[in-house]
Amino acid sequence: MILMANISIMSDLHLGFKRDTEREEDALVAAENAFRKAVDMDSDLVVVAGDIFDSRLPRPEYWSKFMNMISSADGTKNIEVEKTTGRGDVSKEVFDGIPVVAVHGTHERRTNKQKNSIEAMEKAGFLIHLHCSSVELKVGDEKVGIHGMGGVPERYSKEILKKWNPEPFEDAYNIFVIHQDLKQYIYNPVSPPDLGLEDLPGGFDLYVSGHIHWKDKQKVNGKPFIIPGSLIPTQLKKKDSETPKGFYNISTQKDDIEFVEIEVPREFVYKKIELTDADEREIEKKISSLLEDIPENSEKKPLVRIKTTGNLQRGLTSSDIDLSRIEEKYSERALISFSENLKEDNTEGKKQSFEKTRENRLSVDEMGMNILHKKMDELGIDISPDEIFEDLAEGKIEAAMEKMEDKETKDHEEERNAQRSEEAEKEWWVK
Ligand SMILES: [Mn+2]
Repeated sequence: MILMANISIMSDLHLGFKRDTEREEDALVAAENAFRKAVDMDSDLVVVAGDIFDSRLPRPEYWSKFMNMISSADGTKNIEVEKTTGRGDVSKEVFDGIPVVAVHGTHERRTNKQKNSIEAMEKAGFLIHLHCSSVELKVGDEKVGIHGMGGVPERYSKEILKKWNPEPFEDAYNIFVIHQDLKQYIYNPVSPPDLGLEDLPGGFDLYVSGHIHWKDKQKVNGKPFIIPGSLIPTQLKKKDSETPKGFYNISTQKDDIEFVEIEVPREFVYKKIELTDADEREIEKKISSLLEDIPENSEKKPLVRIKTTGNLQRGLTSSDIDLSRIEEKYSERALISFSENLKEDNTEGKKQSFEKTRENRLSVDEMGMNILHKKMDELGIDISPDEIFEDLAEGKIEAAMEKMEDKETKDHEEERNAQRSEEAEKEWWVK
């Protein structure tokens, strides 16, 4: 009989997400459901592709619950370490309960020589933390290699991966695990991803990435590539309501990759409402009627995300509509949140402001000033337009630019400091 390893692969548990709110237990409940299911399926091993915790300094409540979750599970006794590369020995206690191999995610990542929570758990003997390192485990008669790189700043991901240059173990089933943006999935213009699927090294039997919160499965280098996705919805996008939450379960000897759905801690519903010349009463009426279609559950109120399209009644602006009052009013029924600001009737608004300008017979200077105010507002430049306008009106373009740059310098100082510590981090990673 061929013994094969049964491995559950999950990601992005985000324990501590929405702490101090009604949703704070959701991440824990989802993680417990997932681990229980993985144990029930006789998993020899659980691999976590990052973001076990939602923050860099998770509260002890979440540490203790997670450590209890994995160490009290009824795990396999049929597993031992064969060898490691790029790291030290593995403590024996890791194999009490269900063995867990994890990389740290972006939410756990810390700077310089600080220890992150996943490394700390490894020190305490609760799991195996991989970062630019590999472990080969013997599961029964089967050898399983796991090669992991924790979340690193996006702009260094390709370089760090290249330096690490992992090699699959011979005669083993090799799993490659990262926690990064991949340009095929996420494009963030502020910090564009460095890495694409084409950059992943060849020779592995299975590729895994955390970080991306919706599940997916495709091929890389002719082998399966999986994204388990988060166990709870975090950004409340439409996609979150359409893709099931859970983890992948694989058997090494078969080409068998199954997505295992977990029981969700609460329902998540994404709804659109179409507004035509609406006022607050109209919006409330629509919300009350859409709630009628959602099953009631007083213990675990559903999460309802509402996207509004269309426009408001003439003369009304989004600040005239008190959405938080509506959220509050129905708070016993559902946890409502709105996905975007209400749209004003733009043509009407513009016409009105044009008329006002004509009526008031504003001077050219005043009109210019108004435009500048608006532009600076749109750009989020928090500086008095009056000073800038004076310079511009007198043709002192350089002086105006200097003032704006000065302001920008202060705004971005903090961001730059953060970047500097990322550079220091990089030196440490790219040993
Ligand atoms: Mn995440």
